[in-house]
Amino acid sequence: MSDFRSGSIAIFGRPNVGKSTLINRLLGHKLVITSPKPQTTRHRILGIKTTEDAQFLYLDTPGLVWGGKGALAQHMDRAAAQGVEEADCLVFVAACPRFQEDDERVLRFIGDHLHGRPVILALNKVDRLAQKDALLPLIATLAARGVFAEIVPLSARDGTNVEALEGVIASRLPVREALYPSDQLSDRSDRFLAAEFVREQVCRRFSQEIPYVTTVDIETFKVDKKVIRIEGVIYVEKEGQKAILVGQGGAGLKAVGTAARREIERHLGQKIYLGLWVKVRSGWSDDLRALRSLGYAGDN
Ligand SMILES: Nc1nc2c(ncn2[C@@H]2O[C@H](COP(=O)(O)OP(=O)(O)OP(=O)(O)O)[C@@H](O)[C@H]2O)c(=O)[nH]1
Ligand SMILES: [Mg+2]
Repeated sequence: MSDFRSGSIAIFGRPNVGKSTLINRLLGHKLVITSPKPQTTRHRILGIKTTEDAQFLYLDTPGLVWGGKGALAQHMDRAAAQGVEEADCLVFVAACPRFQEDDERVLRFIGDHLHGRPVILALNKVDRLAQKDALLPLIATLAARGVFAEIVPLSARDGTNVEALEGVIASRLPVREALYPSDQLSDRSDRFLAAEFVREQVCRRFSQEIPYVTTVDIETFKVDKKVIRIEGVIYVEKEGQKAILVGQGGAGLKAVGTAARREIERHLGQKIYLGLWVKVRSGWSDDLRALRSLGYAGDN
């Protein structure tokens, strides 16, 4: 009998602890977007890794805030909670050097969704510690609480101990056949990922409120004389935000477009044409109909 293992793994935690960076590191390639701004991830996104012995179905989830205002914030909390609800294995990510009140809140809020499944704690960003032993008292305190099945200190950024985490996860996946074809990498379309790569550049390049009031809709995605032609709209909420994004002489939008094009070409492995426009759609983030039409479906 085969002892192949396969199952879903929800990666969850508060915003900005490095969940998406960790998923990319576990997958061995970049699939999901990352940035220094909290609340970068807005959807539940499946990243699939198939090895000889196992199929890992990693679920990236939005950072849990709970109680955030507006339809978008509620969508994000729901997407994360549902990821936790449906997964075979749970990885709770926190960032060194402290386990904060916001981490405790995530644990409290998610408590109702655990249904007795063990939680693996990934203590990320150990590269920030000059002295690795400085972590031992924290690990001892957290272990003593009896909440976590395993505690794995690691660095998603430089890869330290990420393989160890994968080993711990593999040992906890159910023995069963692969659920997806071995060459499938995600449940998301290239069109969806293209919109994400554009939004990633907005998150990385603009400060303050701009990333939070921005969404991207890809209107055209077609093969046109061997080049993939992608056209999209970056929506913001107000005219002033549009002016900031477009920048002096269009420099802001151009920088976003150039960097996003490179990322999409890397992902697709071929040249593309990318056309981007900025439009104002007042109040889109708190309007359920607008959210749906912009790709924020009810459950993800
Ligand atoms: N020093 C260090 N920084 C890291 C590490 N992992 C992630 N980061 C940084 O932390 C920031 C947030 O990373 P993300 O992966 O986007 O975090 P996230 O938890 O997915 O954030 P949300 O999607 O907003 O909830 C980025 O600036 C990353 O480069 C790490 O191991 N070490
Ligand atoms: Mg993320």
